[in-house]
Parts: sequence; C-alpha cells; structure tokens
Amino acid sequence: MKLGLAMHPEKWSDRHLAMARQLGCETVIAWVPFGAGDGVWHAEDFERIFLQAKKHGLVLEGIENFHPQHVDHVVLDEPGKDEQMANLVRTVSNAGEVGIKCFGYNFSCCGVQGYYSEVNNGDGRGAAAIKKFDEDKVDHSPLPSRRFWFNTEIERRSAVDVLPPTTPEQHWGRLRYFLENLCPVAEKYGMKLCAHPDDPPIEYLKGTFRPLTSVEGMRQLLKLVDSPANCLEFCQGTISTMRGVDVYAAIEEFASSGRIGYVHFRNTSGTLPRYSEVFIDDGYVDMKRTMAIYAKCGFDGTVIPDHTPRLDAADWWETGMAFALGYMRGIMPSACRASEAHGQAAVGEELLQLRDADDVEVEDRRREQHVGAGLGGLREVLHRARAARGDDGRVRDLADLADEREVVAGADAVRRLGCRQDAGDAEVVDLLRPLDRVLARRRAAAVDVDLVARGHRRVLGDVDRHRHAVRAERAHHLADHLGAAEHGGGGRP
Ligand SMILES: [Mn+2]
Repeated sequence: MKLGLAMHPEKWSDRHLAMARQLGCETVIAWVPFGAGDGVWHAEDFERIFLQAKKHGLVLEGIENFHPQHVDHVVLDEPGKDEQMANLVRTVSNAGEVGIKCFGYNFSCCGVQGYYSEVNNGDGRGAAAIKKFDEDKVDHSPLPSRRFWFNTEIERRSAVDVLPPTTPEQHWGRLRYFLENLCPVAEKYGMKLCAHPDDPPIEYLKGTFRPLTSVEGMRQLLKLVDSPANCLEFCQGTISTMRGVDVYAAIEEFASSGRIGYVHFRNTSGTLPRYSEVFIDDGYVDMKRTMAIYAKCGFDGTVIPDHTPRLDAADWWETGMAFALGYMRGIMPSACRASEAHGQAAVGEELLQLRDADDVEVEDRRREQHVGAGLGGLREVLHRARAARGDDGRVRDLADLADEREVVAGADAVRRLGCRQDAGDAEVVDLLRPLDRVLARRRAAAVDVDLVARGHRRVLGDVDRHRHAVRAERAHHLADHLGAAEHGGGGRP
C-alpha cells in the first residue's frame, strides 16, 4: 500500500510536492490538472507533471477526473458525444504512454450537491467548520445547464437551460457507452479507470439518477463492462455514508476483487439521511480496522486523504492534509508501507532514463517488459507473504518479514540486471540468490511453495530470455570481429 496525496491544480507546486514527500507520501494524484485546451490532454503535459513529481521522489500514480468540458456531452448524451469520446480515448492513451496507472472519474450530471453548511459553522471538533448533509434539506430544483458536474461553470453551455432529468436506464446506458470505448485503451496500458461513487449517495439529485449510491450499484458497475480496467475510485468517506452500509464488508469485498484503483480515506459521523464530514479520527468508522482490511486483502494501490474540516490554521488545507497523512501513516501496517512502491518507483525511474537516452532501441523496450513481468511475479509472492498475516495486519511469523525483504532485494537485483547489457551467467545466478533463499525457506515451512515457485519461475524465465538476447548480441559482435579480421582489417567494424 502506498500513501499518497491528491492535489488540485492551484495546489500543484514544487513546494507542495516536497511537502508530500516529507510527510511520507510515495505517490501523488493530480486532480483535473489541465485546462480544457483543444479537447484532449496531451502526453507532453502528463510527462511534464510526471517528471516534476519524480523530481521530488514521488510517482504520479493517477489523474483524477476529466475536464468537465471534455466529457459533458458524453455524460448528458448530447450531440458531439462521439467526438468527445474519441478525444477521451486519446487522453487516456496519452496518460497511458507516460505510465500513469489510474484515471479517476465521476460520471455524474450534477456532481456534489446538497451540502448545506461548509464554512464558518463551527460544528466540528474545537469549533472547526465541517461539511454537513441532511436529506431533508436538499434543494431538488433542476440545475442550470452551465453548472454541469461539481458546480463547474461551463461558459459555452446555455445560461438559461437546465439539466434534464435522467432515468436509471438512460444513465447506465451512457456509462456503458463510456466504458466500452475507454476500457480497451486503458487495458492496453494496464491502467485502471476508477469510478468515484456518487457523493452524496442519494439515488436522485436534481432530477438526475445516480448509479453509484450503494454497494449493489458499485457491483453493477463492475459487471457492466467486463474488463480489468473497469475499477473503483474507492471513496471510503462516501461509501460510509451510504444507507445501511457495512463499510468493513464493502472494503473486504472490493479490495479482494482487485478492482480498487485507489482509495479516498475519509471518515464521517454516520450514514444517510444526515451526517457530517468530521476529522479522520472523529467519525463512526474504525479507521485502523479499515486500513487493516485493505492490507489483509492484498490491496497494493494508493491511499489518499480526502476532504478535511477547515482548521484555524494559516493554510487549512495543508494542515488538514498533514494531520490526515500522519494519522494514516501511523495506522498503516508497517510491513506494507514502502517496499513494493519503492520497486515501482525504481522501475518508473528506469523507464524515464531509458526514454531520455538518445539510443532507445527495440531491445531496450523488450527488456523493460521482461523486467516488468519479473517484478509482477515478485509482487505475487509478496501478496502471498502478506496474506499469511493476521487480521490486525501484524506479522504472524517473523520469517514472513524476512522473506519480504529478500523478495524486495531480489526484485532490485532483477531490475539492475535489466539495466545491464553485459551481465554474465555467474552474475545472474548471484543476483537470484535471495530468491532461492526465499524459496528454500518457504519449502521448509511448506507454505505457499507453489506460488513462490511460480513467481520464481517467471523471474527465471525473464532472466533467461534476457540472457539469450545478451548472448546473441555477443555472438553477433564476435562474428563481426572475426569477419573483419579475416578480411585483413583486424579492428572492429
Ligand atoms: Mn472522495
């Protein structure tokens, strides 16, 4: 699991990125990072912020939300939706090119509405201002067309029209159209398209149907289009306000399914019909218990703080995020804090180095893939090691922790090997020794041998392929050399 921070474009800065790393974050999520532009977000833009995050030791793990002007015709089923859809495919593909792993979205006509008291109410702890919701106080009058999604003012939309009502059939149909077009391209890049549940989770708001207001709705979404890219932006805060929800069971179900892209980690005072968004340690949900469930289920994505009450601080957002991140870091089982993310960060770094090099060749690209697959195998081993832990996330057996470290060391070794053209056979064997040790220990303990062996075999297979490539290259050089000598040249061509 990785600790991360989401940043709105006005907060995206070197200073805040440095702050995120200092507070223990390993990843960062960029919230609607760019303007509407020409209707597409481009790879150069994604790359620019990816590199900026990297400069601070952070991986840009995800983008949260499309620009409202890139998606409004699709969500509202209006003329121009096909052109928008084609552009969305390009945007997702461009993000995939840069290696961004999650793309969050909120497929909602009117977004977040109905919170009646956000500032200066003093109803939170120590008279902090908090967001409050009461179903009886919601204004259901239709929303001006201009204020599509999240209260965003869209100039080019009509100032006089209102958003028409929608039925469940209409809305699910639009969502299917959206996912059927986007999932294939996201899948190609191993990217997860992550749906945020409808906040507040009431079925109809301002006449428009909202599909993701219950656990059943989220299940239905995942069944709507059968693709590993069809995932959730698991807003624990919103989910914990759903009517009659068992938030712990919901986490267990979705985290086990592998369909959570990343988590919004937030607490609330209760469920519908009325609740408030209290401090992370002040709500009805046992946050430590929820964190342990993600860990137990092998969730290895990013967990970010979500909203914060307004504190009496020079910068309430910064202070609120720092408080939540410290709390989250404190309750995150230590064994699943860093290791894997470091591996991923390192791989990301290599990709960048390779891309930056002038002479990136096909063989380099192929080697990247092999190393990536090898790391996939190691991750599987790590998951199993973690699954052997207790519900409280504590390591049951010290040997597990030792194994984990060795697997990480093995991953590093394989990664280094991937960077080196000239690694010899002896060196390869040497580099894989940590994995052999894990395998031997697991065999002795008769635990998960098959799985560890499978991961191990995958790594060996990758290394083998790499070795053949190196050998072939050497043979080629040698032949060239001999050929040159035979013809009296003596030197290398
Ligand atoms: Mn959220």
